Amino acid sequence: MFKKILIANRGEIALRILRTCKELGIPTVAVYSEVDRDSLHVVFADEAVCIGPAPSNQSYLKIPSILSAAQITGADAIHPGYGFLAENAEFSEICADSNIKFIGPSPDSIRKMGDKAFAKETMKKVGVPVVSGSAGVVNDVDEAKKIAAEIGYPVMLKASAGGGGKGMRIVLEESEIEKAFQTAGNEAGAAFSNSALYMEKYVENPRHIEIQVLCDQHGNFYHYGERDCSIQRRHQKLIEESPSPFITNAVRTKMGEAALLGVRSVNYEGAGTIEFLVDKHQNFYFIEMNTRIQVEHPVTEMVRNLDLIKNQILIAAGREIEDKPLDSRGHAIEFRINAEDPDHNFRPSPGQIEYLHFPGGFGVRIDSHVYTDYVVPPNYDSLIAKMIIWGTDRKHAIARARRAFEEFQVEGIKTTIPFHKKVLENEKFINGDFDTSFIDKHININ
Ligand code: MV4
Repeated sequence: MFKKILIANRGEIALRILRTCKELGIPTVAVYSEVDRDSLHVVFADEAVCIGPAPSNQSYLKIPSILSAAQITGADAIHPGYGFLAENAEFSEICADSNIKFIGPSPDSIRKMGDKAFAKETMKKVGVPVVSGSAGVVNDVDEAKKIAAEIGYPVMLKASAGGGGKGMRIVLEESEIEKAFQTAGNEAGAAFSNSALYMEKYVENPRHIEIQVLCDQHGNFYHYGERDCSIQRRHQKLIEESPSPFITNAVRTKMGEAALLGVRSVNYEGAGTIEFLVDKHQNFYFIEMNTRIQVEHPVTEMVRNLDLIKNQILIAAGREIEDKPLDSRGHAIEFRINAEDPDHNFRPSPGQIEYLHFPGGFGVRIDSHVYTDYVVPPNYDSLIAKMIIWGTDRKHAIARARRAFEEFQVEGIKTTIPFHKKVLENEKFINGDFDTSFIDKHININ
């Protein structure tokens, strides 16, 4: 087992990883920027190293500083969490060259799945259903027109180096395609230094449903069911749950099998998520693979009764996965509490938390790094807490979530709590009748 793990992240996920390390008896090193000095991951870690000023590119994204911190403290493994360097193939390669185990997949896997057009072709080849579209990247406008005419409008242009919605364009008819091709390409070039685009048939009002997998170095490939992440706003997930209220058991089984087919074919190692779009007929299509632990991983942990971070660490250490998949038990829903004002377009609301009280009781899990008097810095992602509710079934989980939100108090900053309370009273949400257009259609926000 590792002698010491450095956690190359901040916020709730740094604390989440630290907690598992402690339970495994592995000493930890926290890294922090100057504004995160008073963060709980720094308080609870065995050692902590300041890696620079607040801006991410001078701290949490600065590879030499993080590697120096690992070398100075004698850490033999690095957990990257999510965001920051989690899907940076170069970082995982440099870790390997420095004899530090990157707790995640190989640089090769990260690279291949980071290329969305390539990933899609790879999945298609082994029989995973994909949305019809271009075979790999589209080279120019003429080719775009030709493929769009074949598959039929509306189509979507997507950045091959993108993911999560950046550099995406819907094209309704041929007259729009030239401009869309240029603007999407420029946007992708600016954001990812790679302007390559691929094309897909547009799937109307899809659900976003993803499968959690774990793969070790001994040929064990397991999936742990799905998470329905359809409640999103501008590609930011706000609520995730498992099981999905939408799909049948037959579709659930098929999606799990498809996910495993995909990861086996690339000899994947570590934790990963296979994202699917699901249309109104419950047809599912692979769109992307995330080669990291995700924000919403606790939803799976609650219904599958396992510790995904522990298994990531075991896999990286060359051990077998300990938590083999069991049937899903009950229902879990995660609510993301962001320091944002839902009455003003979810604009960031950093600053000091004057008063904080977390809910508790049976079936209420809070993953959070904040406390009364904590100052939410303006420099990072606005996630301040995740409330994960477990209930015997969906109805029970919703009732328990309402109860928990009555207890939840945050003063001094605006949060997404009022938004969640509204969703919990919405009939469509209560009935599980929602897709990715839910917030635009049914939640009035200014
Ligand atoms: C799509 C789509 C419709 N058709 N692809 C958005 C983020 C990226 N991961 C994929 N996305 C979409 N791809 C085709 N061919 C609609 C979306 C989409 C979406 C997907 C999941 C969750 C929320 C979404 C919101 C708008 C659009």
